[in-house]
Amino acid sequence: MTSLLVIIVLVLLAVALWQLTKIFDLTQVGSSSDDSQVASDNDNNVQGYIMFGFLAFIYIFTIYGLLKWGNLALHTPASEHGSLVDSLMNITWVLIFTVQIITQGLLYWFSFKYKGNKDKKALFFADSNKLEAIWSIIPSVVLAVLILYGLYAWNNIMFVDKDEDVIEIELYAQQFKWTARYAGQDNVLGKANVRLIEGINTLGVDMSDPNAQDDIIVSELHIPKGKKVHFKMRSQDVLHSAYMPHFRAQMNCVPGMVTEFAFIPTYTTAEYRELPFMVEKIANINKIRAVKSAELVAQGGTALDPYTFDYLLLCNKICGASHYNMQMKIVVDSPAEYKKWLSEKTTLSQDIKAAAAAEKTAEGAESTKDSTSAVNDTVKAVIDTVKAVVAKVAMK
Ligand SMILES: [Cu+2]
Repeated sequence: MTSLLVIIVLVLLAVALWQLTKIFDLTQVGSSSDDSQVASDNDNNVQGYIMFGFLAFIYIFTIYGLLKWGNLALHTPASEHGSLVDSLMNITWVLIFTVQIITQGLLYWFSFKYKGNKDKKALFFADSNKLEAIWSIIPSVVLAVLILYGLYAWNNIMFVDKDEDVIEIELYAQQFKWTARYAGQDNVLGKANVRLIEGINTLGVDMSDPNAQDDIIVSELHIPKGKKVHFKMRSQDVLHSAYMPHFRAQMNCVPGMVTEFAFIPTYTTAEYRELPFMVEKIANINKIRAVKSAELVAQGGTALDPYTFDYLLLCNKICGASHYNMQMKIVVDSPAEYKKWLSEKTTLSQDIKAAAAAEKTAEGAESTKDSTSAVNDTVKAVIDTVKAVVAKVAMK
């Protein structure tokens, strides 16, 4: 509401300024020697130089931006296909930058060179087939090469051999959290449907499906280094997007359908933390945190925890109010650590049985409590009656 009011005030201010300049112009009529509405050579010259100034601003800001914020871009990829995505991205960047620098320069140079001049007459130029051919064919060829390379990369990344030994994991998206389901011993995910969501079975896994019996549900994703992980994504409510930037992986999670993505992690979390660029990044973040912590402590607050790097699964579709916080930690383990971690997890069917047993015990305790209190009440009544009788006898 406040922002709407601010916008209205700004619009009204702009209208008032515009009206004021109009009134000012009207007061100047007749007082100036040159009040013609047609641009003079001097006007054209000034405009030409201002355009050059703007061109310089574009170039300088581009270079400044690259130097200042270039290091914030994603660094070393942590998956096998990551370098393919990066090279596709880099080629596209180089092309875009080269074309942008040349065409912008030409655009402003032409505008300056052929600016309005009373002594010059515009040349009538209908068309040139040669020029048309040049500026149609060159971009078409460049774009075709880019698209073909992109398709080659996409097919390479998305191809999962049916016979390949992969780890099957389901990523389940809902507002506003991620849950992962491991396929268990049989490496086949049990069927699931949102209609089957009940109690602790929050993913709607079909417990009558034999493949679902050994499925494991976790809220922290562990994957082993060097092994292909095949993710199957589902969404409970709206469109989400599973985004794992360090692995150069992203796939939409669409309600009512299963989407997929597979990759091979190449660095364990511990190894990635030790990469020189990451060591420097962590040190930088902690330097900023230390300053902030000192400020907080001075104000009577608590200091911030030091930062350590973790891979993340983020949501990359604006899916609601807490979208920004929809994330899950990913840990890349060595194969042995991964095996150990997974072996310590209980299956969903075990969890459901344990929950049912716990509920039964709680019910039992509740009924025992009820009968105990009934007994207590009776005993109390008997004691009261005895006391009354004793009192009466004593009075006699
Ligand atoms: Cu989301």
